[in-house]
Amino acid sequence: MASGDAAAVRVVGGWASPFVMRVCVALRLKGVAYEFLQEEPGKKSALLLASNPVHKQIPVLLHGGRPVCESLVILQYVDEAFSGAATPRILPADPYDRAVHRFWADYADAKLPTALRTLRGMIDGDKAEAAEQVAAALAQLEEAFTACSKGQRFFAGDDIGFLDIVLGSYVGWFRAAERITAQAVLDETRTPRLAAWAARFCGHEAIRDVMPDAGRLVEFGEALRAALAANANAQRM
Ligand SMILES: N[C@@H](CCC(=O)N[C@@H](CS)C(=O)NCC(=O)O)C(=O)O
Repeated sequence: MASGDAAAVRVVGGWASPFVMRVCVALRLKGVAYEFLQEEPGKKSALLLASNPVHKQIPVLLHGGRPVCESLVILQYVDEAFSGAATPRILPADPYDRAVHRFWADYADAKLPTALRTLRGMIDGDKAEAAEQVAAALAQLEEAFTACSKGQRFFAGDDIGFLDIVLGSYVGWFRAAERITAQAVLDETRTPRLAAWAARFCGHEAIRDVMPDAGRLVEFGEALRAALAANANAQRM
C-alpha cells in the first residue's frame, strides 16, 4: 500500500514500546494491513516530530497521512474508523461497560509506567517502593478482572478487547522487570487470575507475533540507557 494512498495505515513506533504494541494489536484484530515505521531508539525522526509536535512520542498512527496520537485515543479511533460488521469490536458495546474499561485503562496507565521504569533502572527511584506500587495496582486490577470478565477468559469476555490490550501491552515489561529484579511482578500467589489471564493473552493469535521477548527487552533497556547517556554527554560538550 503506497503511503500517499488515502486509506494507507502507517504506525510510527518502536517494537519495544507497550504503547506502540497496543496499536499493532488493534490493527491486527481488525484485520487492517499497516506499514510499521521503526523509530531509532533514543532519537526522534522528522516524521515523528511533524506528526506529534505536542508530545513528540510514539506511537503515532497515520491514516491517509493524517496523524492520530496517544495510544488510548488511537485504539478508540481504530475501533471507530474500521467498524465493518465482520470486524470485532475493541471497546464494549454497552456504554457503562465502555466507561468501566476506560476507567481501568486510565488507572493502569497512571500507576504502571513510572513504577516499571524505576524497576528497570530507567529512572532513579526506590525500587522496593516501585515494586509495591506495581503489586498494589495489580491487586486492584485482579478485582477489576473478576468484575469485568464475569467468569470468562478475558476482561472483554470470550475474546480480547480494549482493557485486555491496554494491560496486556505491559506483560512483556513485567517479565523483563522480573528478570532485572529477580522478583515476581505478576505474582501467581498474589494475583492468580491475572497471572492466568496474562498467559492466555500472550497465546492469543493477534498477540504472539508482537509480544516482545523479555530477554530482548532487557537488552533493549540497557542499549537505550547507553544511547540516552551518550546523547546527554554529546549535548553537554
Ligand atoms: N501516553 C502516551 C505514552 C507514550 C510513550 O510514553 N511513548 C514513549 C515510548 S514507550 C516515548 O515516545 N518516549 C520518548 C519520549 O518521551 O521522549 C501514549 O499512551 O501513547
